[in-house]
Amino acid sequence: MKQYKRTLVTSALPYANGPVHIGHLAGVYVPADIYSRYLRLKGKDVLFVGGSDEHGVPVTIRARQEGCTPQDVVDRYHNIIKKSFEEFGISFDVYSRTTSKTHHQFASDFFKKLYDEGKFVEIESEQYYDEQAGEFLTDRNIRGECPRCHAQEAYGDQCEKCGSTLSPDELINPYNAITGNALVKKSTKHWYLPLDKYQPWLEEWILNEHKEWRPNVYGQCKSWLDGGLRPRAVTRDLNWGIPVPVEGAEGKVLYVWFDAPIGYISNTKELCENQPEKYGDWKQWWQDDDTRLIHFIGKDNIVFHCIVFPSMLKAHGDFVLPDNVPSNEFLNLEGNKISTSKNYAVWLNEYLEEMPGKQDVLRYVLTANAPETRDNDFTWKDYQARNNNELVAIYGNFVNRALQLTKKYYQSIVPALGELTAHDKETIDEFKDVKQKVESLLDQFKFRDAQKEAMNLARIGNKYIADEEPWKLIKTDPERVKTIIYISLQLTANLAIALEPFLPFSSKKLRDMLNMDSFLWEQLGSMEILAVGKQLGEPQLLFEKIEDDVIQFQMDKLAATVAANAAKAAKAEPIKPVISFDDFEKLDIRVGTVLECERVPKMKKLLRFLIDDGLQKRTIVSGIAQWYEPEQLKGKQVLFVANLAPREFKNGLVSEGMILSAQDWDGSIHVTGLEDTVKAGSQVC
Ligand code: B3M
Ligand code: ZN
Repeated sequence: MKQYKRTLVTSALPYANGPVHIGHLAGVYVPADIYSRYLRLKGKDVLFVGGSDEHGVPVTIRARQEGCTPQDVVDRYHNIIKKSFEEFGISFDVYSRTTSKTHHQFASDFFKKLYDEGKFVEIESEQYYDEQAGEFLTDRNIRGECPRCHAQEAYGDQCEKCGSTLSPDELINPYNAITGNALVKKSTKHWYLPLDKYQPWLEEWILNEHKEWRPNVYGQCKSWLDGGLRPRAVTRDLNWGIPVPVEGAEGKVLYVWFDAPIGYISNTKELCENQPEKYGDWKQWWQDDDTRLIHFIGKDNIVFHCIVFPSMLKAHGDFVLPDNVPSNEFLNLEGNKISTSKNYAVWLNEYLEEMPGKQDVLRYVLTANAPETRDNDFTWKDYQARNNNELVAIYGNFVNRALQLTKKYYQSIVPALGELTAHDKETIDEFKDVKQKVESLLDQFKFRDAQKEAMNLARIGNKYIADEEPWKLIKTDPERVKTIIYISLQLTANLAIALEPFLPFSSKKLRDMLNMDSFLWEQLGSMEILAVGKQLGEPQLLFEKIEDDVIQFQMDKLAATVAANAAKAAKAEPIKPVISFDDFEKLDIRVGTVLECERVPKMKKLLRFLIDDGLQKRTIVSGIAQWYEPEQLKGKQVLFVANLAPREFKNGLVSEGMILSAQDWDGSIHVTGLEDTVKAGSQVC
């Protein structure tokens, strides 16, 4: 494998249109941070670059919703996001933003160079235009009727009701999502990067030369390439972004996915120009073959980082290409998809307020459940269990025992090492292997297993102390206890090093207790980190137990969001158009008595009723099985529409009418009934 002089680590630039949540942290920022900390600890030359992605349509939508300017939006969220990252110990060397002057200039020059060299193709096409507002619309800003399920408010790129992927051309009666105006087609010119031209090169570079990429990343690239690449527009008709630096391109900006990845370069440049003595020339990070570039991203960004951005870099010609793109899958939350628009998330800024001082707990849990190879789930119960049963009971407990015993027996001074027993040697050997194991896992971006391996040190330490029982030996063989404590303390110091990349806050706390000012990855495995006679500090607990009420509070909060969303969705159902009295009179609503009620085999949602309608018995099928046990309804009187045309279900069952029920604002279904009992067949009027 090639030996590089330096490593440049980037993590996806989050959109500054909202705060960041645990899905972002788990997928991108914690792994990138672990990796950067690990390399730094090894004494490697590493630069960790981040920043906010401040252009794009989502920012403009947020601004309109909030009645402010896009700049206001990004100013607010950039600061919130930056602060959250700082407080979580994400150790960026630079965290800048794509609205910076340096970035605007740099991205503009990048485009201009490609333009001047004829690397783009110009294409005129018809796009939807709002004549009253005088603007072209992006897919997300167009709404209309879904051609598949006929929902009224599908987006130009997707119908949220039926989940279909759409293009604006497919929408029936498209209109401007913000102004409501009807749209017309108008011709507009854009610049496209001809990805098809880069296809042969990409195939060679990715499919042959980067077989080591994670299977999810490699697989996604392969399927894009197998599908055949097409030119991609790199400009947009929009008034928020970096103006296209070409004459006659007024009202056009660079597509956000064109400028954002360039932000990795311009943010590096900004940092190096501000602190040249510390970081050197930015070009060495981006233009020297001895730089190893690693992009940490989420799975929805794979195509941009593995195909589009590398093609841009290749077209430009001056820059290094990524050596690896460790991308994670998604993290779910209590079994559901995290959703920014539905406010269904654990937001980092709120977590920091509600769970002060617990950054490492979240870092730990997110890494332990990292969605490295498949989507994974975060639950508050698991969070609590991992804190109480692992951080407190294993790591915290071992450290506390070692330090408390040292305090009790030796006034917190490291005792001398005596002769080693076979058990001591075994324990030390087990420990020594860890360095190599953790390293090899981290080098392969297997953070989840690496953290587990590092935590194993605490397991080994706990077992060692439990087996040796120094509290008993102190009376019979005090000399032996010195050796046991000596070894335990060295194990503790090892833990402080091994867990630094993962749990930097507790590692710092532990180092403070051990008075370890300097520490290096290379010391891992050593039994001589703390010198004999060294005075240690006051022992403190590294972690605290988390009680049920704290967890319940968080779970209730999520449940409240779900209920509020359901209420909003229900409330959004407009009252239907007015009908005439004659129309109303056509409805024959009657009271029926439920004679039988049972579940329908293989049709989970359905209940089959046999109703006495006063004249005869009739079958009615109703999709309310989720809400009622059949027994609850037997013998009850219900209201039903008696003259609805019969409807046949897939399995041949025919429903002769409809039972009336109310849908509450939380989505739950409640069958309507009467205060008093009446004769079956009575008419409702
Ligand atoms: N802002 C998308 C995202 O946050 C986008 C990443 C840009 S990385 C250059 O998922
Ligand atoms: Zn639809």
